Parts: sequence; structure tokens; C-alpha cells
Amino acid sequence: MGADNTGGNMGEKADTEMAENPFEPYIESLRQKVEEQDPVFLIGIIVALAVIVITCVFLKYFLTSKTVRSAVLLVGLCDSGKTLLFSRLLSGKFKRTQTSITDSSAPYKPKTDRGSIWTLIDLPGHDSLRPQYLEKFKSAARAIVFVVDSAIFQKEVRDVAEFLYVLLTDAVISRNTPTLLVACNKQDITMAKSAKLIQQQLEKELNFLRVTRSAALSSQDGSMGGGLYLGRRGKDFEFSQLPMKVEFLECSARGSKGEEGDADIESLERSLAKL
Ligand SMILES: Nc1nc2c(ncn2[C@@H]2O[C@H](COP(=O)(O)OP(=O)(O)OP(=O)(O)O)[C@@H](O)[C@H]2O)c(=O)[nH]1
Ligand SMILES: [Mg+2]
Repeated sequence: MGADNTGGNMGEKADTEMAENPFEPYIESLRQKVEEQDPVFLIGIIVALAVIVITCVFLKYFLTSKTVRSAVLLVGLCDSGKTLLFSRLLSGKFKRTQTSITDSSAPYKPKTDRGSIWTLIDLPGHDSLRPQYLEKFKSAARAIVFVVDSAIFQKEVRDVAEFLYVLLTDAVISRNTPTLLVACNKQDITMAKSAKLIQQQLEKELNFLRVTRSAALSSQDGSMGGGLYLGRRGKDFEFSQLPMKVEFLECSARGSKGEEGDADIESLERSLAKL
């Protein structure tokens, strides 16, 4: 009786195990099949799996490489205030500046709890130096702070737009889509134009430039267009059509109290904290 009971219990146990692992028979038959296979075939399968894993790791690296880019570039025409902004962002201090002839960089800690540290890079604005420095740093850009002198914007609008056009139609920049912060600087000067007006005027000017530039390109090489097209075809240009995040903000690296007082750059600092 006792033995019967035990046998009955074991049978129940086996039934429960079968119920818990319904794939057992399949795994067993797969194991037998694998054992019967040619070892060369098995090595082939292992190599194929290894290739798939390595490809996935590479893809993940390339797709998330935005996190690797850590440079914040200060660009803009000569005298727009890049070097003073560089000093104010890093130390808060006013500094007398001279036209930059080379780049300078320093680690910048944005005002956020996330603990990120970016490399702030001040680029020279002079026409003859601009292209080579842009070339050197563009692929590392996480963000581009495009500094505009709002006080003489009306006079410089064409030059500002031409520089922006070069940046925005650059293949590397449009692929990496760094955040574009247009810092409308020198707001302490009474004649300074507002960020809103500067945005509207630049949209108009870029709209005009993209017509003339693509016409020039197509007449040069006989093709239609050629380079990257700015914005959406068939629509007036707007910054919202760009693939990257664009923000226009007002600031004053000098500040309303002059050399002794603080700068008025909170809006820029807030945007840099969101990168
Ligand atoms: N009023 C006023 N002057 C400013 C402001 N920011 C910069 N400046 C002055 O503008 C002049 C040029 O500033 P920089 O910082 O040297 O300009 P930059 O963009 O570095 O110029 P480059 O190095 O030639 O490309 C300096 O005399 C600054 O003191 C500002 O917000 N308000
Ligand atoms: Mg400078």
C-alpha cells in the first residue's frame, strides 16, 4: 500500500514537472539534433551569432553617439561678444578682450543637478579664420551658441545670415543636429533689436539666400540644386523646419551695470542646462 502511495506521488511529481516545463521534449530533441550535426556547421552558427551581437553593439554605439559629443561652440561674427560670454559663463568675471586669433576651450559645468560637464569652445569670428576652426570643431558640437550683436544687427543682417546658412547647410551639422542657441547679445544697448525681430529678419534673409544659393549651384554644375536644401521645399523658410532644436534668446555679456556688475546671461545659462 505504502509503496503504491509513493509510486503514485512520484507519478504526480513527474506530471507536475511536465506541466511546469512543457518545452522539455522539444529541448531534448533539439539537443539530440545538435549532437548529430557536423561540428563545422555548429561553428558556423556560433560565428553568425557573434557577428549579429557585434553588429548590434556597433549600431548602439553609432546611434547613441550624440551623448559622446560634449562641445559647446561659441560662434558668430567678429565683435559679437563670444570671448566676453566665454569668460562670463566660466568665471562670471568681466574681461577686456581683443579680437581672437585662435580658439580657447575650458570645461563648463551647466547650472543643473545632472552633473554633466561640457567643453566650452570660443572660436575666432574673423572671416579668414572662421572656416578652419569650424571644420576643426563642428563634429564635436553638442550645441552651437550663435552670438549676434543685437545693437548693429540691422547693418550686419546679410553677413549674419550668410554665416548661419553655411552652418545650417553643412552636412556634418545637419547629420548630428546639435542644438542651436541664437544668443542675441548686447541687450544693454538701447538700440538693440529684440530676439523676436532678429529671428524674423533672419528667416526672411535665409529664405532669400537659399533661392540665390541653389540657383548659383544649379547653374554651376548643371544639376538642380546639389548641396543640402535649407528648410522645407515650397514653403517660406522658418527655423522650426530645421532638424535641430533652435532657440532664440536675449542676453548681455556686459550687463546693465557695466564692467563692475554681473552679466545678464541667465537665459543662456538656462538653455545650456537643458542640453
Ligand atoms: N555693450 C556691450 N558690449 C559687449 C557685450 N558683449 C561684448 N561686448 C563688447 O564687445 C567687444 C567685443 O567682444 P568680444 O567678446 O571680444 O567679441 P568676439 O565675438 O570674441 O570677437 P572676435 O574674437 O573678434 O570674434 C568688447 O569690447 C566687449 O566688451 C555686451 O553684452 N554689451
Ligand atoms: Mg573673441
